[in-house]
This record gives sequence, structure tokens and C-alpha cells, in this order.
Amino acid sequence: MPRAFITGITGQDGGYLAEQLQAEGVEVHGMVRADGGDAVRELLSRAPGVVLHQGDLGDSDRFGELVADIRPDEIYNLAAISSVAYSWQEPVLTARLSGVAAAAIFEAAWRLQENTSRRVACLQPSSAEIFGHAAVSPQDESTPVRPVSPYGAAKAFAHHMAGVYRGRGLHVATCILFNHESPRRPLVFVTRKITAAAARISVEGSGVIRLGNLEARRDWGWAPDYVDAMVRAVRCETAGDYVVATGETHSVADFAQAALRRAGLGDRWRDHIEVDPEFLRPAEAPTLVGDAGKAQRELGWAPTVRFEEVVGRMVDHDMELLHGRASVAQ
Ligand code: GDR
Repeated sequence: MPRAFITGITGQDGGYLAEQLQAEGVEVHGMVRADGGDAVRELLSRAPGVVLHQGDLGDSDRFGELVADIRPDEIYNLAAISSVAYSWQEPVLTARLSGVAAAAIFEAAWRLQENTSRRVACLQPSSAEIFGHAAVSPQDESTPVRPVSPYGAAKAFAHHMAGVYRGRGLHVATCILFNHESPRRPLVFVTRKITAAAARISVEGSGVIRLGNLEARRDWGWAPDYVDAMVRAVRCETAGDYVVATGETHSVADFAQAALRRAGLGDRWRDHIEVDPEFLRPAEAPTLVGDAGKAQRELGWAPTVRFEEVVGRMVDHDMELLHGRASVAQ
């Protein structure tokens, strides 16, 4: 039975990945922080067979020990600071955890491969944020890396390191992930912030959603699809870089309109939106949209859920959550 090691296993993507791998019969190990709490309980309720190990991405020695002990065939480096907005508040921490830590992971994998003469395959989740103000649209694997956020710069370093270790003979695939969402998305991201608020406004009959840049255009896909692309990239015979995206772009305002419409507030959706400078960023790409042609050709991957459906599933979930809570409270 193949063995996989996932850092960041309690995150949105980590959870979906653990479930997918377990369903395939893979032995799944994950690294969690000592204060994992509710996130760990939730993960174990969904993927009860995973083996959890305590560790911290900032502690590269511990990471090396874990890789040497577990001896995984596949390593998915999903732990990182994933909020671009937060990376502006903690640029140094972001550089360490979303950038430099990847080097420790590849080094540990490289050593394991050297010591055991077994193939160790790694997946580095790169991000559309590495493209920043891209001169071309849509972006693909040949688009110049030119980040404009601390998060993007950290991810760019990890992306380049993946190439360095690939050159050294380690199978390091990267998936250059565009935004990918689900009902498990934390509220710090704009999609879930909007869908949770839309559901609340629909139930309460009034309220506003305070947002930053309404004009930013992003390429929003369905998280389980993107996790599936990562697995395909790890298993592909040759390691490469793969853009994973839907190829469609919508503005934040479009997302808000679609969510409020789904929540039954379509006619007066704009009344429920306010722009609050608190949520504007010092710099960001106006438009990110990906061309996943290479992933389609080489991995046989294609997105299965499109924008309207992503929004619909998230709003429906948040409506159910609210109604569930109301009946418990009664
Ligand atoms: P992003 O996701 O930064 O693209 O990174 P996020 O949902 O935070 O922002 C998307 C766009 O919405 C605009 N925006 C707001 N964003 C937030 N969070 N809150 C607001 O109130 C708000 N108002 C407008 C943002 O400015 C931005 O343009 C995500 C993460 O998953 C990364 O980890 C991943 O690498 C990239 O997607 C691809």
C-alpha cells in the first residue's frame, strides 16, 4: 500500500486530499500542530484512519525526523500561510512558512530517497499569486513569475526551489493553483465571507457585507477538483509544473451578486454591499485567470464544477448551517 504524508492536513485542501487518498487505499499520515483542537477532531470525523504526528512547519529538524520515520512514497506540502491579506501583516513569518519551509521539505525528501533508493514524489502547491501583475492573460506555465504580495513572493521562492530539487533528481511536481473554494473555506477568504453573510442576511432580512476591492477578477474553481489535480501531478511519470484553473474569470462584485441572488436577494443585491478600505490591500493583481491546457493534456485533468455551481453549493451549505443552528437554539 503506498504511503502519503500531508503537511497542512487540517486545511481545506488537506482534508479533501486525505479523504481522496484514503478512498484509494493509500496509508495517510499528516502533520498537525500541538494546538490543532477542533480542526483535528473535524478531520478525524471525515477521515478516521489518518495517522497524525505532531510537528510544526517552522521546525525543519522535526520535519526531517518525521519524513525519515514515516518513509512516505508521496509528500504533499500543503502547510503554509494561505491568506494573501494576512501575509501583508506578517511578511517575515509568511516568507518562512510559505517559502523557506518548502526547501526543508524537499531536502528531507531528497535525503530519504538517497538513503532508501526508493522514489519519493513531492507536490508543491504553487499559487496564481506568483504571477502578480501578469502581462499576459490567461496565465500558463510559461508566464513570468512576478509576484506583488509577500505571499506571492514566498510562494515564488518555493516554486523555484521545486525546480532546483527537480533538477537534482527528486520528483517535485507543482500545481499552480488558482483560487479554489468549497463550503470548508475559512471566513478569511472573500468567497466564504460573502456566502456566509448572504445566508445570514437572507435569514435576518437585513445587513451589509463590507468588502475591499470589488473589481478584482479571479478564477474560482472547486477545491476537490484541485486536490485531484495534485494527486495526478504526483503520480505522473515526469514531474512538471501545471496550472490548475477553470479559465473563467469573475469579479468580486460578480461573486457577491451571484451569492446574494442564490440567497433570494437578487433584486437589491447592491444594497447589501459596502466598500470598506480596511479590506483593501497595498497591492494586488487586477485579474488572474489560468489556462489549464497542459494539465488537461498531460494529466487528463479538467474542472468539473463551474463558477455558478461553486457559489450555489457554498450558499446552500451556509443556509443549511444557519437553519441547523436555529433549530438547535430553539
Ligand atoms: P486570494 O483570496 O487573495 O486570491 O488568495 P481571497 O479570497 O482572500 O481574495 C480574493 C480577492 O477578493 C478581494 N477582496 C477581498 N478579499 C478578502 N479576503 N476579504 C475581503 O473583504 C475582500 N474584498 C475584496 C481580494 O482583494 C482579492 O482580489 C487565494 C488563497 O487561497 C491563496 O492561498 C491562493 O494561493 C490564491 O487564492 C490563488
